[in-house]
Order: sequence, then structure tokens, then C-alpha cells
Amino acid sequence: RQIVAGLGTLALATLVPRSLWAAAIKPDEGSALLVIDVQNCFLPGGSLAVKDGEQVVPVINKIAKSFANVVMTQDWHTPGHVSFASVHAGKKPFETIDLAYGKQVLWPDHCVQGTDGASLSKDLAIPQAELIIRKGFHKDVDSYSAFTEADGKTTTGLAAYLKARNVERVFVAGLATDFCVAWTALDARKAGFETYVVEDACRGIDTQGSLAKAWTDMDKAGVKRIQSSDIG
Ligand code: VGL
Ligand code: ZN
Repeated sequence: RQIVAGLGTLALATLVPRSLWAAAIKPDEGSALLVIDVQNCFLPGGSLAVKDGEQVVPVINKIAKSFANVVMTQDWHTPGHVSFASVHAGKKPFETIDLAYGKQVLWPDHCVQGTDGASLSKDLAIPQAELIIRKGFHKDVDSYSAFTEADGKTTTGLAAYLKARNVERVFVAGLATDFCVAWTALDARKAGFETYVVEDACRGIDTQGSLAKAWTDMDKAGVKRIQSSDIG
């Protein structure tokens, strides 16, 4: 009997769109959407363009309508930032170096403070967004995560902000899945938030296996992987 019921569920799950059988996730007052780094540098024509990055914008605009709380982040580097390959003699973008706080991937110059490349996409349509967290503004420390810089200890203040506003659940979307989205989601778990990553509202860079590793790490940490169609 149980086996028959199990097969029935399986058949239902494969034949009927998930949105019709899975309980929809309804963001409430205790939920926040974190929109990560949807900035010109990571979009087509940008210096660190993420493949198909522009495709996240309409998806994020749509799900944002379900959220009372939306926080956006902005990668915000000094000129000559330590994460730029251009400041390390003989190094090229996507190579790595060892810094005091650990391994650092080196990137093309991107998201320099005050430049057009650092601006949020003009196609984002989220007027209720309440806070923009800038990160990576210390010249010698990178910060993929919206919560904690790459030294593992300097906080951006985001966890305290969300807790002060009684947020218990965060939904993460944006660019790039395997760097700023993943690090943000992992830190959200460490800070005690129920954490969802909206897969189709993100795109990855995928260098040296980084995308598969990010999903494995997030899965292990209890991050829930969902689709935008699960929300509503
Ligand atoms: C990012 C690489 C360097 C990101 C930021 O937003 O994922 N990736 N800086
Ligand atoms: Zn960066």
C-alpha cells in the first residue's frame, strides 16, 4: 500500500507542474529578499559579465512583488582593490593567490566605487527596496558575502539589521550563484536564518568547478534550493 502510494506521488510529481502540487512558499513579514550584485559590471558588456546575467532581472522583479522586505547589495571596490588581477604582477584574471585570510580568486577590475559599472541595473524595478548594502570597500579585503567580509570576521551589519527588524527567513537571488550568492547564503545559515536560494533568479560564473562546489556547500549547510515558481 505504501509502495503504491509512493509510486502515485512520484507519478504526480513528474507529470504535474510543481507549482500545482508543492505548497507555494508565501513570504511573510519575517521574510526578506536579498538581491545580490545586479550591477552593470556583471551584466552583458560589463567587465566581469556573468553569462546570461541579464536573465535574472525580470525574474527578480517578479518575485520581489511578493516581499515586504527587500535588501540589495552592491559590490563596491576601491580602485586597485586586492581582488583585481591588475594589481598583482604577472597574474591574470581567474588565477588565484594566497592572501592572509585565505585563497583569493583574481578578477578583472570591476565595480569600482562611483563608476557606471558599479551601478545597479537600471532595469531592476523594486521601488520598495529598503536598504542597499555595499561591500568589498576595504582595499585589502574582498567581500563576496553580504554579511561578513572575506577575513571571516568583519561584519557588514546586515545580520544585526535583519534581526532588529524580526526577519527570520532570507531568500537570495542575483549574481553570481557561485560567489556572492553562495557566500551570502552560507553566512545567512551561520547567522541562524532559514535560507533559500532562488535558482532561476541567479546565474553563475563557474570557474574551476566553482558552481558545482557552491551547490554542494549550500546543500550541506541546509540552504534550500527553490525556483521562482515556488514563491507566491
Ligand atoms: C562577485 C566576483 C567578484 C559576485 C563579486 O558578485 O559574485 N564575483 N566580485
Ligand atoms: Zn567583487
